[in-house]
Amino acid sequence: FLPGRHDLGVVAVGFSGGQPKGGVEAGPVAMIESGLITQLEEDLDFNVTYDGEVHSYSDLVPADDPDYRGMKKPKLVSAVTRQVSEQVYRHAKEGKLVLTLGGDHSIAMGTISGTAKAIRERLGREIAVIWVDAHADINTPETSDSGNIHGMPVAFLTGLATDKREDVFGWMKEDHRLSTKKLVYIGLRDIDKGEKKILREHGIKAFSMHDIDRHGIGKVMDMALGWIGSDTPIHLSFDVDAIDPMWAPSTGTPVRGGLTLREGDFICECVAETGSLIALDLVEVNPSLDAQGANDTVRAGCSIVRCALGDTLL
Ligand code: NNH
Ligand code: MN
Ligand code: MN
Ligand code: MN
Repeated sequence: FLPGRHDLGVVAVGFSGGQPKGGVEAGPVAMIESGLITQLEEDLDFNVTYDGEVHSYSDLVPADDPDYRGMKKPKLVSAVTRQVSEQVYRHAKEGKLVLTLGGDHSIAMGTISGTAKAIRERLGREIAVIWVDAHADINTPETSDSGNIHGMPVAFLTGLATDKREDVFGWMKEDHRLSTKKLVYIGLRDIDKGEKKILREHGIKAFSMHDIDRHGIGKVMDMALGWIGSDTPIHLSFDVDAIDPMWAPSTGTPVRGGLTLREGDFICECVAETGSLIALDLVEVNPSLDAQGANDTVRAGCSIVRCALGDTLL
């Protein structure tokens, strides 16, 4: 189902409004300046469509944006993710693989809703999502302690959270959504209490760091891909904080005890091997945090992208 799999659409999202720390909007520039897009064109032979712009969506900043249901910057995050959704949708609808560079993880509300809708229309299929992260990002506005929307995208994408207000994610309709049965987590190690309850009650498939220690990453990937089933379009959403801070310290909420650099790359290689990847997000690279480790973090991010796009497969 991937006739144009050498066509790659790139969207660079310089957005930080889903969480409080500045600097994550500079993640895309850092990765692009280190040569990522050129490598994808020249070494991996992708036919890249990229508008050459790191979008900052400054025209979308609302005049006022009070907290709503405990969410911080609800109107801004809603407007930006809605725009991202359309950008990603346009690439995916044309049969391109879509790479989105973030930005904080709230932007996945845009990327995944965009591919879910495009793949439904183009192939009549439901997508599966592999969410690689230290965190589950499945808080509803009501279960969130922080009010930061980057901790909520999965709740809105699966319809566990909804809102009638068009300007606060009410634009997200059924065809943008993802089934909880088609979602798999890898790398979890910092889950909030309310999130744990949601994961249990909905029987959501999740492989924590504990599972990786117990079975090894090879077995975990077999189980994760087995759950999804072969021949299912896969959207991989990779939060760089899944990688241990030893290799990726420059991120808003580092959590020790994470994936090794090699385990992160391995996850991506396994997804690349399926031939079913339709979209990839690489998010939460914040070069201004732990400036000493910024280079390592950017390199880890770029490596993840290249591995997912098949660079290291023979
Ligand atoms: N679970 C916390 C929250 O909802 C932290 C989320 N932070 C992340 N997620 N970096 O990937 O605020
Ligand atoms: Mn995340
Ligand atoms: Mn995270
Ligand atoms: Mn926590």
